Amino acid sequence: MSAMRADADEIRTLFSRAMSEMYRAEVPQYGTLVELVSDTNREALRRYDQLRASLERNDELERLNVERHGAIRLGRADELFKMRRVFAVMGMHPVGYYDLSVAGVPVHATAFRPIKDAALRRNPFRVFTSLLRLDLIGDETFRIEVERIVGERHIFTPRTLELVTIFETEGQLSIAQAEEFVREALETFRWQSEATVSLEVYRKLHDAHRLIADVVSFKGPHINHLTPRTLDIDAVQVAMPRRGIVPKAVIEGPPRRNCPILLRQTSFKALEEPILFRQADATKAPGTHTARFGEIEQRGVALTPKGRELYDRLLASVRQAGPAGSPTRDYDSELTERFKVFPDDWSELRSQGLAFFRYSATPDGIEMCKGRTLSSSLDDLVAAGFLRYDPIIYEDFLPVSAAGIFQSNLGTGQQQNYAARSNRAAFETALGAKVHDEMKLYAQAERDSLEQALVQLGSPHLARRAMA
Ligand code: OOG
Ligand code: NI
Repeated sequence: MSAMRADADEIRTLFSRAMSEMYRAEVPQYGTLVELVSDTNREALRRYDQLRASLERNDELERLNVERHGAIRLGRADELFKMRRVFAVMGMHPVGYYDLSVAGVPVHATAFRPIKDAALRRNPFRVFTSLLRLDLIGDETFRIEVERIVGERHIFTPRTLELVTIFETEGQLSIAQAEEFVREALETFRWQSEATVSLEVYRKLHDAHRLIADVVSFKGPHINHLTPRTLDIDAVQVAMPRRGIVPKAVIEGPPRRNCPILLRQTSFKALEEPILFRQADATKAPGTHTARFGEIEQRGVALTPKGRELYDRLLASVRQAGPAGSPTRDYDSELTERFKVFPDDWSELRSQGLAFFRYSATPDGIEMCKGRTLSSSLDDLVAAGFLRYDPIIYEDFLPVSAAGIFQSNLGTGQQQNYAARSNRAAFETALGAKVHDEMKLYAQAERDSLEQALVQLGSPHLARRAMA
């Protein structure tokens, strides 16, 4: 039996590959982007020795080629509940709570992703999953209509849910069941070229918010983008037009730095795609819908709460001067200027407690410390070259950037203001679980690495002290 068992990491890899193939076939520009990213990554690895060495030490080179994130938008609480169970089969768990209503987008969200180091190394596939907040629709008659429409759909195939139940009761799937699960689950994320509503209803939904139309008019939550990870986003941004892709005006997130932090992202505009609408007289009316786009990202070190607070403050100070992408200001140079106070040196980032690091014992350290009782401090061990530290990669998302990505795809005319009422409790009730706290996960990864490294240096007592 156990030999036939499919592990969650394997199922996730099968699934993300199937998703990528489906999206490549449906959105050819995605394929072009993936090729551009892989060319750019090869060049970056050739040029930056330190970067390559650090990725190698962290076992990140392997995952780079398969690394993707996607995004979906759900319409009902029970869809989110079931989605959590579906992702659990693939070893993906909800991390973080993102409230996008503050940015005029009527959704809140979490990211489903692996949480253990070993699973992240295998394949860190993540899906940013939003839930439409119907409670933010002010007009009651309209809200009731929207609820009725979205209340009629079934986004999962019956077999998907059966396999989820088997997984939950038996704790595993066989290889054959896993393959079937991947095929069945993929159906939920597929593009639908037929709407479930009439053109008239679609327009009404669209007028309320394009996102409401995107969720409510269709049978399922089509994946709306799939994002490869680049090692040099500026190079990709410049090269995109040469391959016939037009990126949005500015890169979201922090500026370019020697020591990349968090996450930088850019996207190309959503495509206008032909849709058939279901008319009341049973005929089909042709129209279009705009939802799917392309995005790339560059990931840097995860910041501690202290580092994150500094990041948020600096970014807010840049954005207060006006929206990104406004032609009257040089957003990029202002961003770079403001971020000059954010240390751009690994040693400073570590000593000031701004970022999370993964520690390892160096061969020198292991040799020198053999049979001795260490009394040195952590900093001494680092200074002596006995302990090495590498950045822990940020595995999550940024709400301000996410809002920027949402907005760049909503067109300029649509800027809504919702009363910013964050509702994490309602989200977790719908989800049927609490979301993991990403800061705790990074802190744990750092502590575990340190403990292991100190044990390797033959100093479990120091390990215990460091953990205290
Ligand atoms: C999700 C946008 C968020 C990101 O990378 O920040 C996102 C959406 O448009 O549904 O994917
Ligand atoms: Ni994205």
